[in-house]
Amino acid sequence: MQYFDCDKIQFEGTSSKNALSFKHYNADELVGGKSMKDHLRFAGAYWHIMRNDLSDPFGGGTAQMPWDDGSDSVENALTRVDVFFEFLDKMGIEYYCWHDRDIAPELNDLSASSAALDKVVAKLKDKQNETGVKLLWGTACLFSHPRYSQGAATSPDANVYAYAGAQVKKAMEATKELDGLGYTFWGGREGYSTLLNTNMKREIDHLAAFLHMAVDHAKKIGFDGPFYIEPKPREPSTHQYDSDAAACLNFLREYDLMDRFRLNIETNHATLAGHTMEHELTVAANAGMLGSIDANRGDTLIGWDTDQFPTDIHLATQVMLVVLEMGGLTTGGLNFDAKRRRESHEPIDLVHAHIGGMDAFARGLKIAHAIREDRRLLNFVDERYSSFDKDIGAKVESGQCSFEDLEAFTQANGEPTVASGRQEMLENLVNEFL
Ligand code: XLS
Ligand code: NI
Ligand code: NI
Repeated sequence: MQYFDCDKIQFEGTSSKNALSFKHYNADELVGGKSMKDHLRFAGAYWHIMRNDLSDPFGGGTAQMPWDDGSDSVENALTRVDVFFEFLDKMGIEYYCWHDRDIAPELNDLSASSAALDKVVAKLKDKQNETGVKLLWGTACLFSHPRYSQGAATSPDANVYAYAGAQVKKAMEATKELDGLGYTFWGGREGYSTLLNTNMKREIDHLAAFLHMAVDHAKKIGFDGPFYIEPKPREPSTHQYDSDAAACLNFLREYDLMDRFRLNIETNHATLAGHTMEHELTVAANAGMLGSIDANRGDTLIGWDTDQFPTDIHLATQVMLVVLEMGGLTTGGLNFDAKRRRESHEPIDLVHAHIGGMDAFARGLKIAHAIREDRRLLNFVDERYSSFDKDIGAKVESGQCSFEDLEAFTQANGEPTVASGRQEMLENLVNEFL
């Protein structure tokens, strides 16, 4: 079957004028001794590629999906699997991610939904074996169904909480069955609309209890990949409990969940939180907690999660600088949690969109690697803190210093001469490589 009107996308280099080719992403090319595909670990998002009809709050879907009969049947879900794997193969993408309800329909009751999931998972497993594609992470959709309108693991209703737990149990088992490398929790509706009706303390306690049950269940079924928490500050809730990387880390520490969890950082969520992507990545990486990345971008003129494809080379460079600094992604990857614009409704637009994201990250990787090899930027930062390498600075870092020591030092040394931060020079330096 041929659902996408193109051959497998090839690397043709920068002289090519063929829009359906990679200009920079050359899967097996080595950058610093490691292939581009191993650095970047691209993943396709099932929800955007197969299930996003491109509707928005003002109008219905525009996406052409000639393979989809629009029904909730298992047959339709099974057909989508073929389409999805054709897409991954044509793109040369070797990982993917799903929500349970993306891959299989939600039916009348939990058992019927779970049985449908089993059928689709069996087909996904065959496809994975046939192609070598791997599941980067699975997750449960705990935000679309009306029962979750007031939250899932933070719902005020224990019946809803129980349903959510049952759903996550099954989604974890499906992830395990597909040898998933990780399992993600995005808060969805875990937050509140108004504090007038909310007991925040009880809700957050319940969320922690839920995640501990997930940890216990992983042990029972032998799933030992990391759990990821994906921060997002708002939308759909007014305030979401996992609002940014720092809030997630605080929550995980407070409830003793640091061992089993890592963070999955998404670009558009970072900007909605009022941070840059490199800030969020750095906060996570500094705690040894950066697990995976949802690669997309927002729009400076629109205040919501537009989930656009990451085509900004500067942004991709900043992401890859953090990833290279921490020694690379291990279990995680770069998941394109991104959708086409509503106007790009043809199937081939999915191909163009992913080419753009992959090429931008290939460039980001090469540029970040070159900046690190050049060392001027890294040396500048090392030098900027070098007074902490010796004398009083080293004493501070060793934890042996007192205020009396600082006072004596200052009395002996007088007014410090502060060095320039050279922000503009460093911005120029980065631009040299773009
Ligand atoms: C939505 C989130 C979602 C997660 C998976 O904004 O990014 O797509 O990645 O539930
Ligand atoms: Ni995401
Ligand atoms: Ni998002």
